[in-house]
Amino acid sequence: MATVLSEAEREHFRREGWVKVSGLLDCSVAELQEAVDLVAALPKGGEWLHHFEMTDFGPALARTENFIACSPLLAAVLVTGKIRVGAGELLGEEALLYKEKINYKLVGGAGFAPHQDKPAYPFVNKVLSVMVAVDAATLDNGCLQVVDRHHATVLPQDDRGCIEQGLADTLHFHPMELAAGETLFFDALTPHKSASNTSLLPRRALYPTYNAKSEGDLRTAYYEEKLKAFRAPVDEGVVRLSLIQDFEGRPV
Ligand SMILES: O=C(O)CCC(=O)C(=O)O
Repeated sequence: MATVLSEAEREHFRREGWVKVSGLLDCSVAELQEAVDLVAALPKGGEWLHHFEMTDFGPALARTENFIACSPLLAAVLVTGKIRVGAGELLGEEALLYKEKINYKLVGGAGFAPHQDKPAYPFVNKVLSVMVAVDAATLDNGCLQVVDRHHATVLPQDDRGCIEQGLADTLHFHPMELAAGETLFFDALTPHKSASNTSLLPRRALYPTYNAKSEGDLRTAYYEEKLKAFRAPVDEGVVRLSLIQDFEGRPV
């Protein structure tokens, strides 16, 4: 049967906890960037969620989530396109979109503390994290940094839901540079982190998350749960982007 991932790519994912793949984008990089610009320009207050951070250059958009209803092109890329098919090949059954976000990491945008994604994903067990590079991701602009062969268990966490600092300091994180348009599939248990964007250009990335169809269509339930959690008060100085507090940005 025809597959979008090769056996070598699937084996790399199983062994290392991640795999980088090109050729899965169902549009050009320019079209992807234009679609992301349109989402960023949506006004505040719709069903999509914009999140802002303060940078040394002023307030900046940090993340938008829940936007596929507003972007036919991004819906095609994330829902009907090859990326979801590839996610299904790694999950071992058809994949459904569980949630989607754009991390903009504009100039001066903050990084993320060492964490695993799974603790931030309620209702699901067979779940997969994905990054699609909208701009090239480099060490300078705060690309992801991942740990190989460390995707078997949930690691001890601190009270933010991030990996305990003492343990994180012993892990070998290595940079995961990507060309614009490349896709990184990574296990929801693969430890990762990123630094701030010290370059002069944005480092935008799409992050769809997929779950196995046998666990149900949980996207609506996820966003309801998230909005409920976000109504609770947040500690001063924290920008809450996620159900864990991995984001290191400053509030506006
Ligand atoms: O975009 C990044 O630099 C890291 C994102 C991340 O780890 C997350 O959103 O959980």
